[in-house]
Amino acid sequence: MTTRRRFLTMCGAGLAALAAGRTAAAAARRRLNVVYVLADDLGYSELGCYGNTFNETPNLDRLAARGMRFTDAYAAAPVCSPYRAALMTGQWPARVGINDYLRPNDPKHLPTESTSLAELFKAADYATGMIGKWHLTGYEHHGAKEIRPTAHGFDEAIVSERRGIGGGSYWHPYHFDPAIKQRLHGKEYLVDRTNTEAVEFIERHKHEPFFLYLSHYAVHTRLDGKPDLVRKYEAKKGAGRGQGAPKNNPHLAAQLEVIDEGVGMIVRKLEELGLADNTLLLFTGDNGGESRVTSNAPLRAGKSTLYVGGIREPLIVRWPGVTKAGSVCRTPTVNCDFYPTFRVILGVAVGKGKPVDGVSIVPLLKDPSARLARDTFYWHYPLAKPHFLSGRSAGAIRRGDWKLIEFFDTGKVELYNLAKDLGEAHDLAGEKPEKAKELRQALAAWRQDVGTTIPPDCRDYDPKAKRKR
Ligand SMILES: [Ca+2]
Repeated sequence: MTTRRRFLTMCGAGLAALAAGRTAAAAARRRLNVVYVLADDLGYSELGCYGNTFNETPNLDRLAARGMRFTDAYAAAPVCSPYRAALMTGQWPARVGINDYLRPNDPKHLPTESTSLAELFKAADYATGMIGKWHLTGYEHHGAKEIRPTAHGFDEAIVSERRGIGGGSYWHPYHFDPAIKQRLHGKEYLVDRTNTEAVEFIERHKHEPFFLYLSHYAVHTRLDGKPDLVRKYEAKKGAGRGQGAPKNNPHLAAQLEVIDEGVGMIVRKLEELGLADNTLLLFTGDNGGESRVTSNAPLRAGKSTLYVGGIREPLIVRWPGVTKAGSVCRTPTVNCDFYPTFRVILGVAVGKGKPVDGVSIVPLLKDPSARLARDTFYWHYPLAKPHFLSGRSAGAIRRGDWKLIEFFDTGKVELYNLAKDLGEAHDLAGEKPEKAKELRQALAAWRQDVGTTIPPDCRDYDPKAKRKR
């Protein structure tokens, strides 16, 4: 062999080895990472890309411009814990048996027997982490059995509560776990801390596929923004005043801006690590905004009610190479859908034996006008006393454009056509008794199907009675 030929052969072998190495590295990189960012009590109308002109959410607006925005994304419940139960199981909260938010001393918790969303990712060999609010257990501190996220497939549970979380605790030391040590300079702000933990989790797991569930405690009341940002929003035209402002709330805007900054931090970190193109980034909220401190207009009412303002959420998904930039999906979805969606994406078979109530929205992510074999959604929210935000004991069903709410306290129903009356201002139950009857019967049949009932003490109560927090 001539020197020249030997040289070329060696070059060829070297290039082949290099190519093989690159292919292996590329294959490892092709595993899709998933980052699920959840804001607490964030209503439908708070983001710029959902029409808000007071709050500033440039990073989320950019995410929507680069990904897909959903107009009819529902939460499976109007309050925290049942939403989270549906997210983790893919089942209606009524099937799980968690229909209301869990109290600090609650004997209930997310059952460990059921394969959780995080366990799907574990079955596919992912690193799994959750940061922030869990709210699917009572707490040892309050005398309850405490089942941590780590019992449900999360390798890490970071800044996750060990005590009851109502009332807001946005500055270190955090009352939901006073043992958490400060890590940031100056007066540590909780949303900054959870954002920092998120980018550090991504950095730590950059060499393996990962699932990160970043569950913010904000913008739950008591609202408490960083003072410089609150001042910025208070100076804006049309600003409300103080933590309790019913509209253009400067504290809510200030808190949301830091959540938005976190999304920017995550995107920048993914880009810096070369992971942006194989990471699905999703942003959403767990129930409607609190009507005392914000408006969910054009939707009616808010958190704790089964009017649309209580259960419709912003939802933005960017799945590089799949979701089309700037696309909008108008097909209704519900958060039980994420479990089967990720099971399809991961290609894992675990959890197949249990009933799953959501359906995969992969077809919608590929084509927002795709049709799903499902057109009915159900809610079950029995209460022994009204929620302190005014929500009443009720169930609801949406089928096509029709929505019916059945109030368990009075036995009355309300019927709305959401295509013509998104604000649920015109009750058609009297005009369309046949439609009302059909939907009421379908709701009752569904309750039977998922094995739930309306408890006798939730059928009839004094609506003036106030629930103790
Ligand atoms: Ca919530």
